Amino acid sequence: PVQFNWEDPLLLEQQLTAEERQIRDATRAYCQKSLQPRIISAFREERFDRDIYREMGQLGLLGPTISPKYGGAGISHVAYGLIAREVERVDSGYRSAMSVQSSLVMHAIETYGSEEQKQRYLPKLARGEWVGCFGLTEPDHGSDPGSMKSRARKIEGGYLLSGQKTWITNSPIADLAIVWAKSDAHGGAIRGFIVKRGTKGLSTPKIEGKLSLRASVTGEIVLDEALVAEANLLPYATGLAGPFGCLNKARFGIAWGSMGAAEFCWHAARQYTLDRKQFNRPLAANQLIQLKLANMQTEITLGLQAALQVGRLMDAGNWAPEMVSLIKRNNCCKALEVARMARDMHGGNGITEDFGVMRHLMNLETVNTYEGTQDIHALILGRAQTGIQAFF
Ligand code: TGC
Ligand code: FAD
Repeated sequence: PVQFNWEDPLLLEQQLTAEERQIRDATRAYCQKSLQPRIISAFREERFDRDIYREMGQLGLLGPTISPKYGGAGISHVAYGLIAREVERVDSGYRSAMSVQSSLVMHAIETYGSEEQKQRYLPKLARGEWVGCFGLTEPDHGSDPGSMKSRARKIEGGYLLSGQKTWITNSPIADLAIVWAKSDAHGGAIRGFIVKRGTKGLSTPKIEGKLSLRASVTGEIVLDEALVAEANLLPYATGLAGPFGCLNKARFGIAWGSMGAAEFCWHAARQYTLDRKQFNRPLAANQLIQLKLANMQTEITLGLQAALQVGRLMDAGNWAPEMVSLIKRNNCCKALEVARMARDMHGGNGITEDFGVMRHLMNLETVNTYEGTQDIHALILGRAQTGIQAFF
């Protein structure tokens, strides 16, 4: 037998390729050197530093799975997952910034866009010169985006978009938005539109006062007969399958990212309970503490192993969206439990910004909700095994 490695119990490391390990190491070095020192003040002041986009762009972290022909890095889904894990080890808000740009905006343009749209937008987004956002959710239609009210009305040369999107990551700072709306010219089908900053009738007010994901900017997209040229319609997406195709990729990244946040909390709890003494011995000497550490280690190990398997299946083209629902749902809810436990194990110190565990805990409340709540993914999995639709 080999020596058991408590940090990597099932030897995930050995299952990665040399290229994947190299990408992971470079991302980790950037995140620990350049993102970790910024996060406390960014979270406290509810501020996102736009330079992060250019830095990530230089490292190839934006649209990493996108073809090099359009400025992407063309790497595997597993490597993308490893990037999400390292970024979210620092903060879910930074991972959100990375995944919206990569999976929701660049993937939408690469998969559903015309050649001209790809050449025009993808390289700028890959370099982090431009910031993108993705507008699906509306004030009255979150879990049920199929009932959206946003409309596109055909006029000569383009469309007039009207409606309101809310809870949109990046919208206040975005240069372009992928907006999903029902188009009267296409029989009321949902279509995707590239809406650029500066479009008349477009505004993007910021949502203030979040107690979660404070280092990520969130806002609305308000469209009041905003004129979008015909050339900005995504030609190859019709129906909900368009936005869901992007969500599959982003949800996969979240399954990895949430494990990065959980690992931070687990390692912090282990170190804290080794260092802190009560009743004349380390907290870690108590059975109750060791049980909690064992539970954290087990859930994270299984979650990472499952995410790796889905990544390998995606790379082989041998996957189904329900697989992504399974790992997104389970990893987010397990990460939330780990963060909550880690906060508890830090005692009073756990509520301060210095230790980071409470920040992760608060962030993970959002991560468990966006991109399909825990319950919605349960219903997707329930439908897949019973054949019965239980949403309504
Ligand atoms: P349903 O009848 O199930 O499907 C309608 C059409 O969509 C297709 N489809 C999919 N295609 C690809 N991938 C998937 N995962 C798909 N799921 C469904 C389906 O085949 C069908 O196609 P067609 O051609 O037959 O029309 O639709 P439904 O309305 O019953 O859906 C129900 C439900 C609950 C599954 C769905 O609406 C859902 O997943 N709701 C959750 C909403 C959500 O995830 N919103 C995310 C907003 S974006 C966001 O949160 C970004 S946060 C970013 C960050 O900061 O990181
Ligand atoms: P609701 O749909 O109202 O759900 C409320 C509760 O009811 C949940 O517990 C849910 O599970 C439950 N529920 C709903 N339907 C059912 C049912 N049929 N059966 C049982 N229970 C049910 N959206 C975007 O489009 N783009 C973004 O960039 C984006 N970024 C976000 C960033 C942040 C910080 C947040 C908080 C959200 C973001 N979202 C974004 C929106 C996010 O996707 C939605 O919040 C999410 O889909 C849930 O929708 P909702 O908030 O309207 O909740």
